[in-house]
Amino acid sequence: MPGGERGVAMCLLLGAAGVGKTLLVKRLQKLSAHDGKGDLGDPPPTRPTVGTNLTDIVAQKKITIRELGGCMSPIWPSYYGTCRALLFVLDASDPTQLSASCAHLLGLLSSEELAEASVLVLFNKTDLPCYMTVEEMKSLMRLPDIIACAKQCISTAEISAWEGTGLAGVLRWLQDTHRASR
Ligand SMILES: Nc1nc2c(ncn2[C@@H]2O[C@H](COP(=O)(O)OP(=O)(O)O)[C@@H](O)[C@H]2O)c(=O)[nH]1
Ligand SMILES: [Mg+2]
Repeated sequence: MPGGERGVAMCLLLGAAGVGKTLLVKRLQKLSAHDGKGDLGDPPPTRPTVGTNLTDIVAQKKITIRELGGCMSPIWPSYYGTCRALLFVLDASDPTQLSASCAHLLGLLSSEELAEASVLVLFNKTDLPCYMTVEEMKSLMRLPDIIACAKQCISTAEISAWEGTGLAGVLRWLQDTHRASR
């Protein structure tokens, strides 16, 4: 069943193909194994995700992160019901994807089943040069207005899954969110 094991915290990981979801989850898993400290080493290779990719991390308690590949979008809503935490990833080096990602995010936020979820919007690939800053992208997609109007509690963070920047903060957010939801 889409809900997975009972008693295990479920987190959904969504965003357009290629934004870095699989690398992020691999890095989070490694980081959680080292209790948030230590060297992450070289970034591991990733392949395009077909279907869904389940990764368990232990951040005080077991949290299962479910990445959903883009080709599964028709059945994404069947996973919403069990989701208390949602990681939504954007590519901070590619502003051309912004409007599509924004529409996707708005769709998720308007879903009744996700009304109770906590949401973390991640701007990934901040190690790459870009002609626009993250602040400019946020304002272009009117993220402050989206956050003010949403039912959900939404936070944002700038990260690099490649270099490891900001990932300890993501791990902390996952811990805090799952502590608060039980
Ligand atoms: N420079 C850079 N590349 C990244 C970063 N995160 C992911 N990538 C690369 O982006 C590509 C797609 O990553 P992947 O995790 O498969 O994306 P997904 O489709 O969202 O799961 C891979 O070549 C990754 O190595 C990042 O923070 N910085
Ligand atoms: Mg993937």
